[in-house]
Amino acid sequence: MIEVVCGDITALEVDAIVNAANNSLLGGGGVDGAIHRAAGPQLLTFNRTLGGCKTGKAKISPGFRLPARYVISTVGPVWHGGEQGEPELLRSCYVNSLELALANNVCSIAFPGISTGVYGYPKDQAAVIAIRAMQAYTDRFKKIIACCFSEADAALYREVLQEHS
Ligand code: AR6
Repeated sequence: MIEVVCGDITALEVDAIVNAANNSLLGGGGVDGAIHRAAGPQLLTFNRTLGGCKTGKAKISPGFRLPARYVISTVGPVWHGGEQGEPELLRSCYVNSLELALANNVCSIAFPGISTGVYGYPKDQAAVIAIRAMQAYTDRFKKIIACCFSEADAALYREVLQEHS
């Protein structure tokens, strides 16, 4: 089941939340900053042992003070106009996060709109990629949440879900 929710991903009681991180995995602004603040300083200490993360790949950490058991960090592509492999890299973020979740017995997972903030990916195009990737995994999870940070983003996701169901 794919559920669209509007709110702060750090508050969600799911097995894993996904972080839209950067290659260092050492924190930043946006959802990354919010996750590090809510998880506490142990997340940074832990992530220092991970050796960073390539764009399109994913790494897993404990959730520390979060309600979620795990943080799965993935690094989305920076939008450069769409001709530099951005769609495939963005798809890889979702697929690699979902595969890593399955390998860790995660049954419920929540995603933010990877790359749709500072990294500048057009939200409508990103939503189609996100929903399609999630749909390929619905039978292997109890719940996949698309966590939107505004009602406008949630409306967009619901529209895409209807068009692609
Ligand atoms: N809960 C859910 N969604 C959120 C939250 C939140 N608490 N806060 C922001 N969003 P961004 P990116 C949404 O910029 O584009 C960081 O500095 C936000 O509205 O966080 O992948 C990293 O360290 C947007 O739709 O991530 C990287 O350097 C979405 O999350 C860089 O930003 C993603 O926006 C990554 O950029």
